[in-house]
Amino acid sequence: MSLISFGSRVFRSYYLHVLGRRGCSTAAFMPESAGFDGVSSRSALHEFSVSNSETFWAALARHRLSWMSPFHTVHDCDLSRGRIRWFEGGKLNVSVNCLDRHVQTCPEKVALIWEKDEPGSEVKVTYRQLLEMTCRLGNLLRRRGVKKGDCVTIYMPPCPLAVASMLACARIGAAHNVVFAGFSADSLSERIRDAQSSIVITVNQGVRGGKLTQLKKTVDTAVQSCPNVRHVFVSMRTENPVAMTERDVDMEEEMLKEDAVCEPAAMDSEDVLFMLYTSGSTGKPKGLVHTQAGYLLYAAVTHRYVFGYSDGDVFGCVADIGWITGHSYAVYGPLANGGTTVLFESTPIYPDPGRYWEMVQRLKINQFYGAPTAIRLLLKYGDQWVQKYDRSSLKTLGTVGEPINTEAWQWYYSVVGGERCPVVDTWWQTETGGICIAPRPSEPDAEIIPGMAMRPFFGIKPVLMDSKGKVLTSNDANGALCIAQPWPGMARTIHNDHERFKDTYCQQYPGYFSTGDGAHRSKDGYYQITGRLDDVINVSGHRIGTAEIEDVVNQCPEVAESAVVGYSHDIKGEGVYAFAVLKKSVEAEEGVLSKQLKDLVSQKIAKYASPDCIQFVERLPKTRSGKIMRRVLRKIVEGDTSGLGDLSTVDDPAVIQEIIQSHDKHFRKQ
Ligand code: 6R9
Repeated sequence: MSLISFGSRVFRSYYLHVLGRRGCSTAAFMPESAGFDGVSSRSALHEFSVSNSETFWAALARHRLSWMSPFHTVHDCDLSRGRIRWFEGGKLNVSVNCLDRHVQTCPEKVALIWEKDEPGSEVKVTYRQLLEMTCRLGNLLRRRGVKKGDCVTIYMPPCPLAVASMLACARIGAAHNVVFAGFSADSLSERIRDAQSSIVITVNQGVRGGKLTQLKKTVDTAVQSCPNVRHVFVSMRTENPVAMTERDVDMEEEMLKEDAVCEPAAMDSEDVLFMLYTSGSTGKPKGLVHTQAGYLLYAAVTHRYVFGYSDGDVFGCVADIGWITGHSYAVYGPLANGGTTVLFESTPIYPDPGRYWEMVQRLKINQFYGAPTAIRLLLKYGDQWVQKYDRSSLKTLGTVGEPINTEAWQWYYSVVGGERCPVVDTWWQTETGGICIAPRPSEPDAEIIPGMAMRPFFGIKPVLMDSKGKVLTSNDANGALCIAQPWPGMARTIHNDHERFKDTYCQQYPGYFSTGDGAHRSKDGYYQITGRLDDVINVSGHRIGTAEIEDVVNQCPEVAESAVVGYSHDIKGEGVYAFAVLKKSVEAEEGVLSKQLKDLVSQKIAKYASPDCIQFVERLPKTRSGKIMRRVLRKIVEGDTSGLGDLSTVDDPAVIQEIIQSHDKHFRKQ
């Protein structure tokens, strides 16, 4: 912890330094670096950012954010206690940083390009228009009783009003809780209750891949078990009317009655900006909490440097706003930088597998940021869908969400990028707030190795731990990936459960942030993520806890118990494989029950969580203390029965043989 008073030390003569040291290659790249002693290359800048993290982040925070009052303490953190605070004493408003300051300089610049499901029907929203929408909505929320510190749940597909809703919350000091619009009524309801929201914002219907989804109806079902919900704001995505009750508010109509100016709340750096639920290794999703200044700064800086975003570029992040990638790189990062960002409502194959590239051509996208699962899917359709379109606007290609295999990486690089654009495989998590490991920024011609996230971002110090919790210092090593020191973008807690936050992230390796992922550090010191170490499956880049799926499968009256594991899947990266033990008296047709269970999971959680395969077994392999050995089941599903690992704790080894045999039969049948 340290106090840095304004106008002192490092930053004092910042502009003079820039002017005085022309030729210093890093100053053109990052103007603040002119004030950092001895920094003349990008690798030296990374070194500096880690060893002098206070100086580094203080300079960036002052320069890149617009403050209502300055901070007095750069950081006050103790990772072992889960205490993380950045820029204390400072006051600011995130919506002012994302909107007002750009409206002052370039009101007619396009902030959002809404790429609607119907191709060719994009809608452009300027900074001036987005500020007006945000202000009207902020006033409406205030009128309906939302106060500083409240939490508003947003259940909407990507669209300008969803972004305005997020920013309107930020404007009046409320937190937002965006729930991916593919989640079921049960999942939504659980998240509304856990977040203690009294307002939900939604649309009448969603439109995706040419199909309508009944989002308002889902909200109606969800709020039946949420007594705290006072109002549901409904915006009209389609012209089809939906049933409205006393509780419901016609959002567009009511917004028109509001003033177009809305006083921004002065927020403390560490006030909550949003929470976002993600799956962990228990059945209960966790609401990760991000705060104002640190999150925004980290999203903005990573957006600019990892993708090489410059003024005037069109940034195309195709992630849904319901995930952290949508938060940081479709909304907050690009808007904090005054950029133009695309909100993608459709799917990679609607109306055909050329959709992304037709959009790149039409919108002249400069940076394209997508998921490996989509790349793998498109690769199978063939190169012609890419080559049909002009992709010369592209400068950088990015991927996120899961490891990208070499074949998909090569295709992305050669076919999509025409071997012209760097491909950045970006590793990060809901918990980290922004990208932590990626091939860029680095020297412009620095090598990029396919399928590797490679280099830590500024301020990030990754370490690998061995199974005993010792830091591995050599290269060419594998271990649990941890981060050795705090950075501004990291999550601060789990909503209503700081103990779980500490247990999960801070206490496994005391003093380090534990990511739950495994990684390899190559001979050259580059990082490659190998996958989750806990009971979390990554389906098409979306996290789902095995326990969450098991909870649902176990709700079926015929099921006695179940075990869910992930397995390699061609397109999705990982698929969901469920083992179910039926109650003794049950005489059900397996095919029928299997379908029932799959539907139940879609209905209770979301479609993406639904098992690809269900195998009915007599018993599950357990340890003598009664723990299900999912590790063994995973090996069986992967067909790796010779490498089942340590079986010394298994209660009855015969169970494993039974399952191997029935698995073989099961597969022969399919
Ligand atoms: C941003 C995001 C986080 C988990 C993470 C890891 C996996 C993300 C990855 C990657 C390999 C990459 N992951 N990016 N694995 N290479 N480039 O996806 O957040 O939804 O919280 O998921 O996704 O396992 O721990 P989130």
